[in-house]
Amino acid sequence: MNRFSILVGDITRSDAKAIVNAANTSLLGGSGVDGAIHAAAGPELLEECRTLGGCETGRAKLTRGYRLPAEYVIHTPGPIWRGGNDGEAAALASCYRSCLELAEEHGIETVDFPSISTGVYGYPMAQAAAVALKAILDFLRGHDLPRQVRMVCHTEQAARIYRQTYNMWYAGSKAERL
Ligand code: AR6
Repeated sequence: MNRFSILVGDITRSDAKAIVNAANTSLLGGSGVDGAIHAAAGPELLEECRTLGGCETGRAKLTRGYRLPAEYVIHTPGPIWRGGNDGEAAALASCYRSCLELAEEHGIETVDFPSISTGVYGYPMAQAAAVALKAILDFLRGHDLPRQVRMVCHTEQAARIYRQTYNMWYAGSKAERL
């Protein structure tokens, strides 16, 4: 089985041990994938989130998954796109790394990510894909856990951009595919 893959789907239906939520710093829910995760998990998720005291952009916090198939949710507030010169790429990379570190700390073997910041927060998809893929693949090369990571794109168009970015990257490098 590949350690990393890109697929199209609804992350609330994911069978990974942990799914990532593209949250905001309040961790108290919102629209987009955040709204879908809270709706599917049930009100207990919001109750637990209320105890967490929010989360800084680029960091991550873990909760249980309640009525979701996933056992855990890793909440991470992505950066709001402000044109690209406001530290957005570093903050976005930090989101992916923080989620993976948290998964490793908790012995979580399988993690599914949505495309953080590319909805309400306006991060251009191709640029976000380059940052996300580099952060995930760099982390996996240096760590045994998580054993498997998937990018769950909400649309075929988003998945195409992620796959193109992934293929371009390997075409220009000697690195072995994960
Ligand atoms: N499964 C997988 N991906 C999804 C799903 C889903 N069910 N639903 C949406 N996406 P967004 P952000 C994709 O807006 O940009 C919230 O209000 C979507 O197509 O959910 O990080 C939070 O509370 C897009 O590519 O998150 C924050 O306030 C990606 O998920 C703010 O939005 C992210 O879109 C965060 O904005």
